[in-house]
Amino acid sequence: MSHRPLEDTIAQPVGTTLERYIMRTQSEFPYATGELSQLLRDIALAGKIVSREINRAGLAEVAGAFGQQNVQGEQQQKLDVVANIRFIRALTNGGQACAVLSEEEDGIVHTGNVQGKYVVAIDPLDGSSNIDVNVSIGTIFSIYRRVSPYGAPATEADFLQGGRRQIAAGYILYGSSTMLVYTTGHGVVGFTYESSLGEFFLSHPRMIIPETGSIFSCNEGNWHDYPEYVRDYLTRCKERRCSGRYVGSLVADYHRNLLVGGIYLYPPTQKNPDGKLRLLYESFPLAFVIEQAGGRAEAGPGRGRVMDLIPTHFHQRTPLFTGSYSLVDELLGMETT
Ligand code: AHM
Ligand code: MG
Repeated sequence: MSHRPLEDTIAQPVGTTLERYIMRTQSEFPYATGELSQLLRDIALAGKIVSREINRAGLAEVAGAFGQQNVQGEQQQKLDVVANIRFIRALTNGGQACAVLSEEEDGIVHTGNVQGKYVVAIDPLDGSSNIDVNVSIGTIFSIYRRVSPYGAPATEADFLQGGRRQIAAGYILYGSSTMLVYTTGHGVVGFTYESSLGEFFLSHPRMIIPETGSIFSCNEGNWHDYPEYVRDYLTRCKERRCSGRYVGSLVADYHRNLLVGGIYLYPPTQKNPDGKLRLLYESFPLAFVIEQAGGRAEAGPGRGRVMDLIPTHFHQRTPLFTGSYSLVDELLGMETT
């Protein structure tokens, strides 16, 4: 059995923690007062706790249906509820967020931090149908500076500012490892969680999506409900012998394409003319990240760039076509009849 020489082990740098990275780059943050740094720390903390809960889901009897429905009328899973509580609690205790909008809550959750300058829109646990089958799931978040006066409760307008007003956004992927990926508008950075040390370490200092790729990710079960331009586009992908990759967890499908190049599609369908994904806490944050990584996020022909959309209500949906720039470009160039 071969042993690594002790000097080698000692010589290995442990890497840059999220904490140190945030401190080092704080001046790049919009407003740079430290509050946004604290918010990211709070999100990372809740992410660690949720990661732990997910890892023992099969043992702790937290997987499975909770027996209630969320505001979208969907079955809530226990872990959805757990994650929702963890993120709201971390953001409440951190003090910087005056309010949270969650996929799991109908209206605004006021944290009581009326002096907090930020609001957070979050999908605490996306891809919940994958929890029980041990497939990757994720958290998606978006941060805005509030527009309502400090000292007063947050208002609807704080959350309905539009994609371009996001000051930070990102996701946590609970996969073969847990990763935190975020942007503050200065590129995209990724951290991998080292559970034995309880720390996120910088693993992807500058994430850039390849300009093109050979993966398409969509639910082909909806084929007959897709608009013709989407079917034509997918046919082209197949003619080029692209690979279809789709697990039905947005963060996992998106993250794969971000790393290796590809396109994620959730088109309008006959049943859901606005697609399935939610604008505020799914499409906006992922659009911000992909654009910062050199990719593209569009809502489809005639609907425009996702980042340009201005929402009118909290749980609004939008079609989403996102990924490598040239693939999204090609899709938008398809004939729409
Ligand atoms: P959820 O927010 O209820 O978990 O649903 C969102 C999920 C995404 O993660 C995924 O991309 C999509 O729904 C899959 O939907 P479908 O089963 O229609 O392909
Ligand atoms: Mg979701």
